[in-house]
Amino acid sequence: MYALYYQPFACSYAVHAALEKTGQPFALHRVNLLAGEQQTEAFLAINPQGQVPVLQFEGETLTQAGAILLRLSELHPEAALMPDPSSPLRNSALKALFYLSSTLHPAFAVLFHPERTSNSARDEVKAMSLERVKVQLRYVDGVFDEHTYCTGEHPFAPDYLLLAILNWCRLFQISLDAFPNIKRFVNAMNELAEVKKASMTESQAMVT
Ligand SMILES: N[C@@H](CCC(=O)N[C@@H](CS)C(=O)NCC(=O)O)C(=O)O
Repeated sequence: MYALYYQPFACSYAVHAALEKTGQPFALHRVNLLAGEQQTEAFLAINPQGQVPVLQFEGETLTQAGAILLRLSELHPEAALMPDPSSPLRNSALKALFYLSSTLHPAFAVLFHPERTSNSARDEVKAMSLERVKVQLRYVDGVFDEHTYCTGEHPFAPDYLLLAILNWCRLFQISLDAFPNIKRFVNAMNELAEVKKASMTESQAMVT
């Protein structure tokens, strides 16, 4: 059985939704990032990076949201988490997954932790990264000129990761009104059964 270490509505939410899509059994282990649990000796033994998501299965421990999503897509091809390797959509799905992991997610990470860039100029760092995030959101909004999801009309793993990241806009008062295509994407994603299920579970975890 899979075990997912997660924090409600962190990037681990993408893996949670993907696990729901596979229909496989999994156990959730909450790591309270706000309480600093990611830095406990017990968790660092699981992931020395002190971050979620972590997925454990069959004695393996896998970290990095993109890697986990790709691995799940390989292990459960029937869940169609990625376009088939022979599909012309495969390139854009890979590009989207790596873009999100290497560009959009890190841009938000600076908003969450400006002190990791400069302890003495937090406000300046935050203001600069907010602008950087908005530039990237304009790019993403443009991608959705052509289609509903990252690669077309079918949701794949990058879409779960993008949704997880976009949920953070609210935390930083970034209105999606300026990004109508993104708004349409979020609404479409929130209708998916696996997203509804993961959201409900994580919302309940927040109030307990
Ligand atoms: N490159 C990693 C980044 C993971 C990451 O930044 N996780 C955040 C939650 S979204 C986290 O655990 N932050 C806690 C911390 O950095 O202290 C990935 O893609 O999985």
